[in-house]
Amino acid sequence: MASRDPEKRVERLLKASPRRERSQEEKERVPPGQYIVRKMPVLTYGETPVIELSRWRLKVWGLVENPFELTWEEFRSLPRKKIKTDIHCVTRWSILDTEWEGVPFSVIVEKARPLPEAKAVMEHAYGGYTTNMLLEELLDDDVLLADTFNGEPLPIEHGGPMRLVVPKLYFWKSAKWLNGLEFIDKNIPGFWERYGYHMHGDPWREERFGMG
Ligand SMILES: Nc1nc2c(c(=O)[nH]1)N[C@H]1C(S)=C(S)[C@@H](COP(=O)(O)O)O[C@H]1N2
Ligand SMILES: [Mo]
Repeated sequence: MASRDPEKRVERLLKASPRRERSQEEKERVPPGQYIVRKMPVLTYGETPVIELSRWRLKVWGLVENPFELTWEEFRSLPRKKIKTDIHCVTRWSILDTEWEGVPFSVIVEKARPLPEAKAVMEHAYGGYTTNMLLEELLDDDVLLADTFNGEPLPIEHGGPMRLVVPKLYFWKSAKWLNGLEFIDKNIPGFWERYGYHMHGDPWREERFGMG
């Protein structure tokens, strides 16, 4: 019920505004310089690629003992897992408690068997997007090749049929429409990193821009 009391209305507006005082829980969960949104925005550079499942492939190559390629059916038959996590975009929005389901990165790594020289991984996506990170970051047990978001098939604008989700880094590190994982010997910049985004991208250290 709408209140006529102006004080109360201001109070409500402040509550809805990103600049309001943060609760203790938010301070613990929301990294510096971020604000909470409820609905996940769509952030895509360029066109949204449309991929028929019959043509979809995930290619794993580079410094691995066992390079391989998966069809959609093969991908879907791998072991799966669910995670619940907060996500943080470098443009300052964060969303709490998103739910993802898919294949853990560890399953891909076990199958690929990286060579000792493999230090980094370039994520490749349909449409040409790339983003880089150290292999050791991908080994965390919450890194997922996700095809399900909040219990539904991942919508195409959010990276469907499948995207990477790396919860502990800014969300640009989570390539939508993932179609390749290239194991390499050094950490070289991907698409946004070449424009000055951070090589690492830890939201708690505000690694937004710069080499790191
Ligand atoms: N292929 C691809 N992946 C991408 C992007 C993109 O433009 N293309 N944008 C990144 C950025 S900056 C963010 S914040 C998230 C946004 O995901 P969403 O559109 O599902 O919110 O995807 C990341 N992955
Ligand atoms: Mo982003």
